Amino acid sequence: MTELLLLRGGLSRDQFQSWKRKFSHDCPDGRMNLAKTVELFRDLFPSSSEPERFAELCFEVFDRDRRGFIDFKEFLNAVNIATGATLVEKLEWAFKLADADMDGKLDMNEIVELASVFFVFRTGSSGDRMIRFLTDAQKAFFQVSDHEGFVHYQDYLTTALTHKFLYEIFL
Ligand SMILES: [Ca+2]
Repeated sequence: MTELLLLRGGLSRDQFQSWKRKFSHDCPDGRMNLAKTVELFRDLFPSSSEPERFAELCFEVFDRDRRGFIDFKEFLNAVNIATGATLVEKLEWAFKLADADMDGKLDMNEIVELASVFFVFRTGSSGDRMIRFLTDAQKAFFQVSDHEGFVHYQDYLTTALTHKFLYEIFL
């Protein structure tokens, strides 16, 4: 039950059931590959200019163990981050997702990967604007990194919430 609650995250029971049905229907073998992820994101974000690119970037982030497919738990992480409730909740999810080696802190590579996924999702662009955004994001997080270059959750949260250009990406 605890695991179920964790898996549900910000979703209501009905939303959870409906995602579970959709996942089982689209992926009867319990595996969602990249092509299916792209299809799903096209449905979810019809107005986004580049749902394919976002789906690809998400797939890399959500396929945590690099097996080449997303299982239902990883899939729910993706749904939560895309449709989740409050900004702080989204930032918390994002922190966990960004923490690729799961050591409870973020290095600059993890921050850049996360920020680029969200930037493309929000703006649909990935050119010079994204490079400028990533440079600014790195500068902001560098200021709160510890002497080994790691950013801890509280400092990450404070930084994301106090820099308008950062949290607008997550809204
Ligand atoms: Ca980490």
